[in-house]
Amino acid sequence: MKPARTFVFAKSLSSLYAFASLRARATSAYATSVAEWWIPASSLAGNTYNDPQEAVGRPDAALGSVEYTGFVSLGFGGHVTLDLGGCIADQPGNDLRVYQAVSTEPVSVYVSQSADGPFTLLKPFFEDCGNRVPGTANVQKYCEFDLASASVAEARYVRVEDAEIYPCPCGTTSEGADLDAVQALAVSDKLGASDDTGPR
Ligand SMILES: [Ca+2]
Ligand SMILES: [Ca+2]
Repeated sequence: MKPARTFVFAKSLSSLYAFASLRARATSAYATSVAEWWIPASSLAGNTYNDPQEAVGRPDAALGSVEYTGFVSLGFGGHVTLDLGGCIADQPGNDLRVYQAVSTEPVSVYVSQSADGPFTLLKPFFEDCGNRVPGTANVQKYCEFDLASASVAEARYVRVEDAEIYPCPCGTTSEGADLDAVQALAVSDKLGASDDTGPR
């Protein structure tokens, strides 16, 4: 009987760790990994900026000697889902800042506590994402979102979806909104303060 009890204990401990991990606070203000992504094949075939990993970490979009660096073009209606590495909670005002490079292409933002969803669409949507980040040679732009806009209390996964819906699909080399980074602007007092608030 002892092995059976050990197994039950181990299973319970595993569940406890899984729950604790899910509710852990975000320790970085920026996305720590890509949970999943989808970009239309025809956009991938034509786009220059195809690496979803470019959306992880601090905003770093820039204009190099030949082409831009630091972002992923989402393609026609495409998206990247990012893991913040822990939960953020709704705070007064905006909670998430999305960095969208070069132009002012709109994005739609969905959030969830689980990588498997369900995801909730935040407001605003289908609005330009183009506030300029000072000192970035007009390359880094941003827009912000409030969890309260959709009555969301906590979130860990952030899905950023192209809302440009370019009228001639798969016809450009940087089609769709150009996602650079996602920043958590605040962390719940209940869950502790962020260690890395980054540029505000
Ligand atoms: Ca808020
Ligand atoms: Ca980036």
